[in-house]
Parts: sequence; structure tokens; C-alpha cells
Amino acid sequence: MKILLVQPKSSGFMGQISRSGKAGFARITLTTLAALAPPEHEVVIHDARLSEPDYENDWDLVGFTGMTCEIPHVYAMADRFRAAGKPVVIGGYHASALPEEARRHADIVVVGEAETLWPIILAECADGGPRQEIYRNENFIDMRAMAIPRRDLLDQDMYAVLNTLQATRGCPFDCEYCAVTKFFGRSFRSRPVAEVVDEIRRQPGRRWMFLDDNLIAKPDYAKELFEALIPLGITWGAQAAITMARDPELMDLYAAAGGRYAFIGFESISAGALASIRKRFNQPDRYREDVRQLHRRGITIMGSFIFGMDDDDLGVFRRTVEFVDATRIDIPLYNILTPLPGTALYAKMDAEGRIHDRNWAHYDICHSVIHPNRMTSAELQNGYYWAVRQTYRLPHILRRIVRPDPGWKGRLGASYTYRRKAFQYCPPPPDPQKYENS
Ligand code: B12
Ligand code: SF4
Repeated sequence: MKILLVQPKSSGFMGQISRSGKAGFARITLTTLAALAPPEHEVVIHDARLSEPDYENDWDLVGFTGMTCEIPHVYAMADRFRAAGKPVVIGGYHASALPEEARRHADIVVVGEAETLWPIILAECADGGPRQEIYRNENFIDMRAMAIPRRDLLDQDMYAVLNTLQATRGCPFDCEYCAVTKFFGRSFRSRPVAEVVDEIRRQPGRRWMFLDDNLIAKPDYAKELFEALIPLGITWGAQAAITMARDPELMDLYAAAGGRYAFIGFESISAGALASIRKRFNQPDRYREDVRQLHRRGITIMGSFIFGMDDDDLGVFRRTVEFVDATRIDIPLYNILTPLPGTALYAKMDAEGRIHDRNWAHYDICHSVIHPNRMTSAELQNGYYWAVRQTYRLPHILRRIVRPDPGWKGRLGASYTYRRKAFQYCPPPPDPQKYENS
């Protein structure tokens, strides 16, 4: 069969293509699906963030993945392909949470991981057509002998980091807003370390990015992995919980293995707010020392914060901006609390009648779609804009990133990228003094 796999686009701060046609780091969703397809099939990957897909070609099957914020674009393209007589399959996080909705735009919906189902679906499609409309993966896959993503099918020059991979899936924690635990349960699975090392060795290039949800969730596994990465001489980044900063051996190995930066979900500087989202393992009174420990080892911190939790009042924006500057969190990333379908947060907010906007395009973590507890939805939106713009003003950037340890060029470059986006995507709020003085 001739199969087309399509990467959709979305609005919002992250995941966009720059003016020069560059994307950040490559997702491995479609490249993994391509690798899972038996060799008799021809697979083409198209990035619809750059151009329209070819609706007229003689595709035997068109496949889409999609986060919630990307799903309106997926549905629009899927409808056009189906009108042109091409069968459509949709999978990924949003379709897994709301398969009946996705079914209205697809011939086949896949719920959960594709590793075992995709080859079966392709065989059925090649042999008379699918036997089901909704395929559900009932058991989590074993992470041994994983398909190696077909990176050769991507535009090699388009991504800042083409070499992305996963060593683990899932997370043992259970934060209320997180889509990962709904999708993977609270399971945490890992690949054999030797197989991860082998994947890296076989691919040219020394810059890597782990797409794991929390690479250090099981410290013993992470330490074994980091030790095995040391001889490879690569540099990389990963998402990691702040619990890492309480384990000196783990941090030492992270840095020695080439871990140059870490995406860390601080989420809030209020213990009450953290309790409200079931993230009690984050301890704000330790954050300063946690950051210091990571910086001492040369690890650049991309620190994520969420606005709009039940404990947050109008002062949360100013307090957070002051905190990231004082703590010198290198690249702060702000999100608006968003009830993604399928999460515990969605169920709670829905039951309380607090979701006012169900346009999925707005579920990009940059739009307020809820009624917060201690401010209005408009105040949440404008406070977010104020905080992003304030954080990426030049004096604030310099206050955070200038320190004696090496790596300042990387910190400056990344800060400038976010500064450009901050001023592009976040308009000045009409009432800045409200946030400055609260
Ligand atoms: C890389 C990544 C990004 C990159 C994307 C780069 C790009 N080129 O687009 C960046 C950093 C830009 C990003 C941004 C965002 N992301 Co993101 N991101 C991820 C991450 C870490 C990895 C994705 C990946 O490659 N996974 C590995 C592949 C193999 O797994 P998979 O995608 O789940 O695919 C498997 C199955 O789902 C299934 N499947 C998936 N699609 C399909 C399709 C078909 C046809 C079939 C059969 C099967 C199938 O089969 C695959 C193999 O088993 C995931 C978390 C994660 N662990 O997956 C979050 C994740 C996808 N992101 C998420 C979110 C919310 C966002 C943001 C909205 C917010 C934010 N601040 O992070 C932005 C918005 C981006 C945008 N487009 O506007 C959520 C999505 C939840 C949801 N319901 O929408 C996730 C799950 C993280 C989370 N903690 O909840 N992200
Ligand atoms: S620690 Fe991160 S990945 Fe794990 S449940 Fe919480 S938000 Fe999700």
C-alpha cells in the first residue's frame, strides 16, 4: 500500500516553524509508525506545518497523529481526504481520549500505543479493509526490541535536533493535569540500556534529545543509562522531575553523560497550589538549593510553571517572575492550566462547570479555557501575557543567565528564541499595572 502520514499544525507558542523553515526537535510518532510498517508498504511523511498535503495522490491510507491543540487541523485535513475517497486513520493522545469524536472524521481510530496494532491494521487494510472502526491497545507494550524511528523520512535540515529518542514511557507520579498518566496509566517501562546505546551509536550526529516524560523516574535505571552514555561523547537534554536535585550521584552522572539541559516542571512556588494538582513531591522551599545544585554541575534549566491553579491569586504572576529571576532559572516556560480531555483535571473542571471554551485549538496551554478560582479567565490570560513578556525583557534574561560556568552562549541563544516568541505570541495586556502591583 501507499501510505501517507501527516504531522498537523497548531497555534500557540511551541511547536511552530520559524521564518527560515526550521522546527525545534523532531517528534518520533510518525517516524515510529513508518518503522513499524512492513517493508512491502511505501510510506511518505508530510509535515503540514510547512505546506498542504497532496489530497489528489493515489494514497491507499492516510494516517494522522494529533495532540488536542492540533486536532482541529487533523479533522479538517481528514475530512478533505475522505471527501476525495481516501481512507483515514487517526491515533495519538486526543483520539485516544475521545475516540468517538475522532471517529466522525476517520474510518479507523487507534486508541493507545501502535506497536502491536499498526501491523495488524495495515495487513487488514491491504486485505479487503479494516475489520474494526476503533482499535484499542489493551496492554502496554513491552519496550524490548523497539522499532527504530525512520528519521531518514524527515527533511534532514528542518529540525534543530533531528536525533530524538525514548528510553522510557510513562511516569509513576499522578499529577492531576497530565495526559501521560491517563494514556500510560501510572506504569513506567524502560528499554534495555544496551538497546538505547545501540540506537544512538548507529545514528550520525552527537546532539540528542530524550522525549521521555520523566527520564529519571526510576533513579537506578537512569544511573545505569547515564553510565552507559558516558563513552558515547554525546550531549543531550531530557524532561526530569525536580526530585533529581536531591540525588547528587544522579546529577553527577547526568552531567558526566552529556546531559546539558533539563526540562523541569516546577509548576508553582506555592505548596498549596501544588497540593491542588497532586504534585506534592515538588517542594518550593527547596527550589533555590535544587537549582543551585544543578547549575553547579553545568546543567541549564528550562523550568516550567503553570498559572491558574485554585490557590493562585492575581499576585502569582509577579511573584513567579521575581522568583525565576532570583533563582536564575535559565529559561522559564509558562503555561495556563488546561484541562486536557481524558485527564482527572478535565473530569473535575467539567463536573464543576468551569470549562468555558471547548475549541480544542485553544488547548495549547497558552489560552485560558477555564474559570479559575481566584481571578477571572481574562485576568488569567492577561496575567500570563504580562508574565511572559516581563520574563523575556533583556535585563531579566541577563540577570538569569550570566554566571561564570560555561554554556552562556547556549543559554543566550535559547533565551533569544523564547524572547522572539514571547513578543510574537503574547500581546501587551491592557492593564499591566494590575499584575505589577498585585
Ligand atoms: C516532543 C513533544 C513535543 C514537541 C513537539 C515537536 C513537534 N515537532 O511537534 C514540543 C516541545 C514542541 C511540544 C509542544 C507541546 N506539547 Co508536547 N510532547 C512531546 C512529547 C514529549 C513526545 C512526543 C513523542 O514523540 N512521543 C513518542 C511517540 C512514539 O509516542 P506518541 O506520540 O504517543 O505515539 C504513540 C501512540 O500515541 C500512537 N500514536 C500516536 N499517533 C498515532 C497515529 C496513528 C495513525 C496510529 C496508528 C497510532 C498513533 O502510536 C505511537 C507509538 O506507540 C510528548 C510526551 C510523550 N511522551 O509522548 C508531549 C505531549 C505530546 N505534548 C503535550 C502538550 C500538551 C504539548 C503542548 C500543547 C504544551 C506544552 N507546553 O508542552 C505543546 C504544543 C505544541 C504545538 N504543536 O502547538 C501533551 C499532549 C496531550 C494532549 N492531549 O494534547 C504530551 C502527551 C505531554 C503531556 N505531558 O501531557 N511537545
Ligand atoms: S511528573 Fe511530569 S510526567 Fe509525571 S505525572 Fe507529573 S506532569 Fe506527568
